[in-house]
Amino acid sequence: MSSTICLATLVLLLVGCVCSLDHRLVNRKRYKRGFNHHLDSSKITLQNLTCDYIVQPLDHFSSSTNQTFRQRYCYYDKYVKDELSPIFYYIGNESPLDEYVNNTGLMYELAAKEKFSALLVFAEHRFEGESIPNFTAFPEDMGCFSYLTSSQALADSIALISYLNPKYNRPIVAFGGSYGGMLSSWLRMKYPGTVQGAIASSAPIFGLPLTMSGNITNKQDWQSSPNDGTMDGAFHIVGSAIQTTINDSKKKGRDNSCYENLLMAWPLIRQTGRSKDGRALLSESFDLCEPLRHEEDVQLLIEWAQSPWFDLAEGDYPYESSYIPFALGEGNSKLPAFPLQHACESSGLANNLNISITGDISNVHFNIWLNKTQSLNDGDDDILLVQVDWRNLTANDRNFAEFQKTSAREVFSAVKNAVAVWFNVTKKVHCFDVIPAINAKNFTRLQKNKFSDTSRKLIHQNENVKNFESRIHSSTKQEMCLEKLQNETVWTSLICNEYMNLIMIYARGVGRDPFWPPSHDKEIRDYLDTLRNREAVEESYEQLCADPFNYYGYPDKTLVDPMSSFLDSEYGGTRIKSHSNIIFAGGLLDPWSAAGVYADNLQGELLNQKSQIKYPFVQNLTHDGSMIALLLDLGGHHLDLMWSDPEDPPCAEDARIIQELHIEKWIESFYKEERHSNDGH
Ligand SMILES: *[C@@H]1O[C@H](CO)[C@@H](O)[C@H](O)[C@H]1NC(C)=O
Ligand SMILES: *[C@@H]1O[C@H](CO)[C@@H](O)[C@H](O)[C@H]1NC(C)=O
Ligand SMILES: *[C@@H]1O[C@H](CO)[C@@H](O)[C@H](O)[C@H]1NC(C)=O
Ligand SMILES: *[C@@H]1O[C@H](CO)[C@@H](O)[C@H](O)[C@H]1NC(C)=O
Ligand SMILES: *[C@@H]1O[C@H](CO)[C@@H](O)[C@H](O)[C@H]1NC(C)=O
Ligand SMILES: *[C@@H]1O[C@H](CO)[C@@H](O)[C@H](O)[C@H]1NC(C)=O
Ligand SMILES: *[C@@H]1O[C@H](CO)[C@@H](O)[C@H](O)[C@H]1NC(C)=O
Ligand SMILES: *[C@@H]1O[C@H](CO)[C@@H](O)[C@H](O)[C@H]1NC(C)=O
Ligand SMILES: *[C@@H]1O[C@H](CO)[C@@H](O)[C@H](O)[C@H]1NC(C)=O
Ligand SMILES: *[C@@H]1O[C@H](CO)[C@@H](O)[C@H](O)[C@H]1NC(C)=O
Ligand SMILES: *[C@@H]1O[C@H](CO)[C@@H](O)[C@H](O)[C@H]1NC(C)=O
Ligand SMILES: CC(=O)N[C@H]1CO[C@H](CO)[C@@H](O)[C@@H]1O
Repeated sequence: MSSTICLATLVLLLVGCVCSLDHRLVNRKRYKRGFNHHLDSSKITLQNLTCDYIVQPLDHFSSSTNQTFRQRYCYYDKYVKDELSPIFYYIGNESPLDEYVNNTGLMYELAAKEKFSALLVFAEHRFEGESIPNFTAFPEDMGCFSYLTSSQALADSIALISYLNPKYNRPIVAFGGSYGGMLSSWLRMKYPGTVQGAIASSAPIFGLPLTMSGNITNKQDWQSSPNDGTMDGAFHIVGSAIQTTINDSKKKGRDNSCYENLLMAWPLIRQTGRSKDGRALLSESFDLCEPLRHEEDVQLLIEWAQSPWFDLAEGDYPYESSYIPFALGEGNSKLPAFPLQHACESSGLANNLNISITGDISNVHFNIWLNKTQSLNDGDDDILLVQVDWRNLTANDRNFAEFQKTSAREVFSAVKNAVAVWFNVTKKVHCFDVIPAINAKNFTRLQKNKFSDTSRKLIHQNENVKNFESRIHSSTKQEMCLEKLQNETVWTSLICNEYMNLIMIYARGVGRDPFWPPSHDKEIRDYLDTLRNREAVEESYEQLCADPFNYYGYPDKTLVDPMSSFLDSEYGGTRIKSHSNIIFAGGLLDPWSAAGVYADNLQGELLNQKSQIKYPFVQNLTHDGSMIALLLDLGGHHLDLMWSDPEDPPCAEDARIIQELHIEKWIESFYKEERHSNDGH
């Protein structure tokens, strides 16, 4: 039974509970639903905040270095009532802080409420934006990023909070999304006396190798939570998001064949690409700038056309948004509302394309047919196109030629139109340039190792190492470190210094998602197998963290397990039930939710009865209900943190109401204790 995976992973969470109670607390009269008309979201940006710097030691934990850096933080105090008002603290993640100042609308909307009247503080992550050390001052033998770790980042926050709240008489609520959500939850766990509670949105803290069960996939599918501890969990979620229809009334009577059509497209593309004519057909159908010349190029086309689905799922917000494109370097171009479903529907990929699939999809053993109707059975070889067995592909040449003449163009154009939603988000692309990806093998795996940013930049890394060699003597340390940081943001260093590898993105195409070919050999069943057959893990790791110039601070790379278990011990893995006052929120459209925190053994009522999912919306993680998980059925990446919007699905509005209730409790109990301890003196 598949829930054994979750039991193994989550057994210590101790949650026998069905957590539908909180929603009864939701008093819709008291907590007005809908977006807050008093705030014009477009008006609060960095220029409305006051920024300052605090000098931080590069190393909080020893005197191994005396280097310091200036950390930027910005605050907004228009709502503050007095010097005891709470502080809502955004712990920065892997972008300059403007990104979070602009987008974390939830904080402003809550802070503005009379009962909170909070001071808003946004901190910048060390080595981001304006919080970059002066590398010139570093001793020659010190790596640029040796002190770029999550533990140091948390200590920065504690130093800053202690500076802002020297008497510890103001309650602090930490907020964060994505890696920032991991940090905000860890901040509360590590420093509960300094931070009274945390909102940790889309925080995949259960994604670390030893925290997850590490099975490659799960044949039984989700039974108790979207986090089943598998290495293909993230792409499984992409697939289930593709199958999610947003507007039932609009879709009534129509099929959503997007998932099946996508799955079928890859073997058909691969087979088509075997001939020169086929490659010409592909090049034309996909509007490629440079035609595919070799059969090997075809796999790169496949990788390229598979890569946006993850990003579309992550950015599957109910309104037009540039949040994910911006984070991935596409500037301020906006994706349409629910871009994933839009990609399927507007492209025709959700339609019946006259191709069908039969067989054992979960074992990647299936046949693809042309114009198959109910009346034809699997023996009718005159319509069989290809047979897929794991990575092997066998075609019926005659039928395939027919397919190329008839349906192929429609199928390939549909895939092209779908991925154009992402690749042509600027609306200014004349043709698609798949060729850069040709220099960048393992494009997808590297990209998926990141929350955001730099995928495009990372793929040049191998070349950079070469370029570097020629430049090492001509560039200063400052230049080199800055450039590397610009290319990679802090995320790569975190992965490399701390092995912050989130392994639910490591497997793909192994039977539970619409991708092909499989990322792993059929015999490989779990993470340990993957380590034994090291290539898969090590290649990407070694490539990503190649360090010929001593940038990083990571320990012995010859360790048996290149991913190490340090973070698991540092933050406790799934063993978090002794903590309190944390709200984990995850969206079921967001692939990162595959490593989110959920209660185990879930049953019970759904808050939103129309929901297409079978998990409770509110889940107690501890008996006392002080640590909960919220599962947003129609949530993209930390949707709850965004400015509220008239298009928000009910889950987002309800999540914010529950967050508000909990924050109120945390703050009240802080003041009560304060008064109590003051009375005692
Ligand atoms: C992994 O899957 C196998 C079945 O394929 C199952 O027996 C085993 O319990 C799973 N491992 C974990 C840790 O859940
Ligand atoms: C933010 O700053 C702009 C420009 O100074 C100003 O027009 C706007 O009113 C400010 N918004 C808020 C909410 O303070
Ligand atoms: C740090 O500064 C102290 C006092 O100036 C000095 O004794 C020590 O050697 C310095 N440590 C390092 C690692 O530079
Ligand atoms: C934040 O918003 C301002 C004003 O709209 C814009 O100029 C800036 O580029 C935005 N920054 C980020 C990081 O989104
Ligand atoms: C950076 O460090 C170098 C060497 O210590 C120093 O000369 C320079 O003034 C520093 N730059 C800044 C901006 O502090
Ligand atoms: C859903 O469909 C209905 C009926 O066609 C329409 O009125 C509504 O605006 C649609 N909502 C969305 C979010 O597309
Ligand atoms: C399949 O269907 C298409 C359109 O429905 C048609 O043009 C084509 O001839 C058919 N191919 C075969 C092999 O039946
Ligand atoms: C795929 O083909 C190779 C070489 O022909 C063969 O060794 C292997 O067993 C096949 N794999 C499957 C899953 O059929
Ligand atoms: C990108 O979008 C623009 C505007 O819709 C369109 O004119 C152009 O053809 C598209 N490019 C590609 C390669 O599809
Ligand atoms: C950063 O990226 C640019 C462009 O891809 C490349 O030329 C440069 O060498 C890279 N620098 C480093 C330090 O990786
Ligand atoms: C969840 O926690 C709340 C608050 O303590 C509690 O009232 C409720 O009974 C808990 N739910 C379950 C099913 O244990
Ligand atoms: C840079 C590069 O191409 N690295 C590896 C990517 O993955 C393939 C196979 O998975 C390897 O052959 C490459 O060496």
